[in-house]
Formats: sequence, structure tokens, C-alpha cells
Amino acid sequence: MAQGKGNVAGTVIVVIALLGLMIHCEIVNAATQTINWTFNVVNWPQGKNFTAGDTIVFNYAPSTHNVVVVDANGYTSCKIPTGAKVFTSGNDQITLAKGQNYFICGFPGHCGAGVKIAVNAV
Ligand SMILES: *[C@@H]1O[C@H](CO)[C@@H](O)[C@H](O)[C@H]1NC(C)=O
Ligand SMILES: *[C@@H]1O[C@H](CO)[C@@H](O)[C@H](O)[C@H]1NC(C)=O
Ligand SMILES: [Cu+2]
Repeated sequence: MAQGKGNVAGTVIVVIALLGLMIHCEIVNAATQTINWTFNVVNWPQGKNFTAGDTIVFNYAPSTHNVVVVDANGYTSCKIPTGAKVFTSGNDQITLAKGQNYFICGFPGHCGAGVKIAVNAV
């Protein structure tokens, strides 16, 4: 009986420890990377690793750029889909979803001038 209770208490402690470890790992893995959102940033993601839940901070002057969340077609063609989410603060913190994440500038001609990134979050 006493041993059984001891095992239960031991299991509870192990479970709590594991939960703590998992939460800790998630915090450690959720990285934040800052991008100077300007012309010719298209290659910025190269050589970087991204995980779903990571945050990208887009820094720019709101008078010169914005950030539009688009799909693959919008990224390739530089066309903004209707209902696309637009960020305009100049210090936009956007959390990555798993898979490909596409961002372009909605100012005329800017996406075509390389103010666009495709980020693959694993
Ligand atoms: C981003 O821009 C700021 C201000 O223009 C500059 O101080 C900083 O070094 C730039 N960071 C990178 C990574 O280019
Ligand atoms: C990205 O991940 C690869 C493979 O794990 C690693 O070799 C590389 O150093 C990482 N790059 C950065 C910038 O963390
Ligand atoms: Cu722009």
C-alpha cells in the first residue's frame, strides 16, 4: 500500500517535470527574427531556419512599405488576394504557421522590386 502511494507520487512528479520541460523547450524553440523590410530582401530567408510559432518582426517606415500576407500565387505574381491581411505598423510581429508563409509589400511596384519573402516553417 505504502509503496503504491509512493509510486503514484513519483509518477506525478515525473509528469510535472516532463510538462515543465516541454513548456521550456517550446519557449526556447520559438525564435524571433527581425527583418529590415525594404528593397531586395527576397533572399533574406536563405540560410535561416524557421519553426512554426516563430515570430518575424518586420521593421520599416509605414510611409514607404507595408506587409501583406499572401498565398503562393500572390507571392509569385505580386497580386494581392481580396481579403488579404495587411500590416501597417512598421513594427509588425507576425507568427509563422507551419509550411510556407508568404509576405509581400502592397505598395505599387515594391513586390516586383524584391520587397517579398517566402518563409518555410518546419
Ligand atoms: C536594420 O536597419 C537599422 C536601421 O536602419 C540598422 O541599424 C540595422 O543595422 C539594420 N539591420 C540589419 C540586419 O541590416
Ligand atoms: C539551420 O539548420 C541546419 C541543420 O540543422 C544547421 O546546420 C544550421 O546551422 C542552421 N542554421 C542556423 C542559422 O541556425
Ligand atoms: Cu514597399
